[in-house]
Amino acid sequence: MKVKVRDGDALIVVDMQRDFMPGGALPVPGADEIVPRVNEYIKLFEREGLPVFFTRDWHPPNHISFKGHGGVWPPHCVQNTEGAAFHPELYLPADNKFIISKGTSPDFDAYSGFQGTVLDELLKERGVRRIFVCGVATDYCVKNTAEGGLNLGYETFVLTDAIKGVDVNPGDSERALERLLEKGAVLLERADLTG
Ligand code: VGL
Ligand code: ZN
Repeated sequence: MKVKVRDGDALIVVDMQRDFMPGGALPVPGADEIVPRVNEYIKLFEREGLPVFFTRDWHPPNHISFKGHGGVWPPHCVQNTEGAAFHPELYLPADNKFIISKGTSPDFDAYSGFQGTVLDELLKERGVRRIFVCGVATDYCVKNTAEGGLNLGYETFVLTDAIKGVDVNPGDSERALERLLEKGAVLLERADLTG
């Protein structure tokens, strides 16, 4: 399938943070391998003058999702720590980029970039109708962000060569993509997309 990006499109880069990379607090296997491809997408959108939204997990130290505070995850992406920083090679455009922090309150978790954030408002203000989603983790924040977009009426594309999953249970990522397909998402890879 060929898709040409155009006005009204936005790229959403989900949680490309150190703690989700191999060696981090909550590593997603192979997450660092997608950085070059994610950067290609970012540069394509930048070249076309289209906005790029970067979500980040941005938790307080006593976050509800952490073991010992009621959750299942090791502490990760604690606000203002090294682990919460973006991957050092992630390309951040100088202009037309937005950073969306989520899971910022102790007692509220958010797997979707739309949950408890102004992402929807920012997209609507810019006339965005189609979103292209990449990043980590396929079976958590990518899935929920894409699903959130579909629920809000965005035409939603998932960039399958620029996502990686955790697969706590084998097959979780595959099932996440099946679910997104059922809900109307379109799966694309680099060769499908032109400027
Ligand atoms: C995520 C688990 C916990 C994610 C965030 O970014 O997919 N997963 N917090
Ligand atoms: Zn988290």
